[in-house]
Amino acid sequence: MTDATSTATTGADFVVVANRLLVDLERLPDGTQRRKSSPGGLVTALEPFLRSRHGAWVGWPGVPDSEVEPIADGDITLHPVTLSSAELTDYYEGFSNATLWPLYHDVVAPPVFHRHWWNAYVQVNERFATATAKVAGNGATVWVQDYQLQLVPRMLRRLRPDLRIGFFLHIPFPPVELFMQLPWRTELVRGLLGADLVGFQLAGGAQNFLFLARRLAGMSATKSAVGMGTRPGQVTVGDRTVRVGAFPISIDATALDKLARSRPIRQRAAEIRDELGNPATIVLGVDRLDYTKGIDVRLRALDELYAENRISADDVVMVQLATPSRERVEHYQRMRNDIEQAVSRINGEFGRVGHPAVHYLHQSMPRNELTSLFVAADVMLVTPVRDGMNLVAKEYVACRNDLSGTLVLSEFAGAAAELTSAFLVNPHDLDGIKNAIEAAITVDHEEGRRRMRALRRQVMTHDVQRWARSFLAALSAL
Ligand code: GDG
Repeated sequence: MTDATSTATTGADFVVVANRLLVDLERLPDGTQRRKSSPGGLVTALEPFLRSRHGAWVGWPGVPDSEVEPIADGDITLHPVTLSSAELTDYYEGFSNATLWPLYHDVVAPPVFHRHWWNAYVQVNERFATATAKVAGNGATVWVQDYQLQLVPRMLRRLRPDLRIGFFLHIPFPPVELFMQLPWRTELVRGLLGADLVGFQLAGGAQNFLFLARRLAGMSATKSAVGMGTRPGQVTVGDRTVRVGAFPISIDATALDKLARSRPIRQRAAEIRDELGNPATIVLGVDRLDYTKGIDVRLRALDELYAENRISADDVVMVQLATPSRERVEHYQRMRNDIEQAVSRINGEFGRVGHPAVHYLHQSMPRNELTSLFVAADVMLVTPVRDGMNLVAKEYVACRNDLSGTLVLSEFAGAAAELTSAFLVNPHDLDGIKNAIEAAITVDHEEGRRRMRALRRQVMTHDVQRWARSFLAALSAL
């Protein structure tokens, strides 16, 4: 069965529910719409399951106020959920990105609480649940993704008790004291407990959730059994058992490794080195422009290293790619100004004509160009103050098949639990970051290779396919 109508009548066996659809609609200047594929890691990981199991994907197509019919994409049916401009402001930019995002990232920015944002969040989650209930076949498996949709599991279970429901949170689940600030904390915990399996990036997040489930929802939880994927803890909700565990997400490591070895990418990497003036060391940062990513922290460290003559802009050049993100949320606008000021201060102070110290790009880059940058860079800086996982760190490692290159990684990124051979830093300790950057630049050849070999052993064997398989195996074993 490949067309949209047949899925609607028979129902899909496997449904992914995410805020975004796996293709984006784009509104053209003449008012018409065009489909643009946005193949992220999640799509790569889930596509085989979707194709082999008569799959469907429910999500928002990226353009507000657009009523779109289901779209058949090979064996997968895409079911667009309509959002109005007002809902986008209140549910997405408001509650998801100005309430939940900062709250779940250790309140590094103050979360904003508005009742009308919460009301929109409830309303939109209800719409996603209703759309999913219509699409899923009898006894189907449904996998709900991320913080924008935490109420969907419970809403969906009420509509369709026959479904097997999994939920995965891509961002950190916060410490109990922080989560308790949320006026709607009980509703959210109850929402998640509608699932059969609730997955987090790390065991710490799973433990926080188990504690809250007991405290707020009055459920009995077995805390001791939380493990990395294989030994989830559990919560008893009436006559149901909800399992809770850690499933650290990853990347399509083999595909990226292969791409990074290819001739066009290697050639482009050499060109990039050339274009940067063949410096001894290229330092790279790649992030969505987000205040959790610690771009400011690493610029400050670099600034001081230049000022103290511990490194020179003749030898060490930085490239910072900051992909535009959430540009209508106020905090992001302020942060962008601060970062751009810091870049121009460093360049004003330490650059020369034609040779800036920091090359700053506020744009989105094609995948191949980004891969070439990973191949060209000698030192990768990943310094978030809090991050669920951080795929960029794993991507850099997958691109270093010759074992060159060093990774400086924040202890507060989920990836630090696996990438223990990186130069690990506390992103709040400026001197520590400076020392780590210097050590990563000057590391002895053998020591660098030893570290990268260990990093690659982890990344190449724990890929996103393994992540999806282990989550779905745990869900189907219930
Ligand atoms: C959330 C969690 C968790 C970036 N710029 C460009 C580009 N990228 C790609 C990277 C990477 C992805 O975007 C970013 O993923 P991250 O994991 O680093 O961060 P978030 O966007 O915050 O993701 C995070 C993740 O969900 C998965 O669970 O790891 O903790 O916050 O793949 O390479 N890709 C292209 N052009 C760019 O300019 N093509």
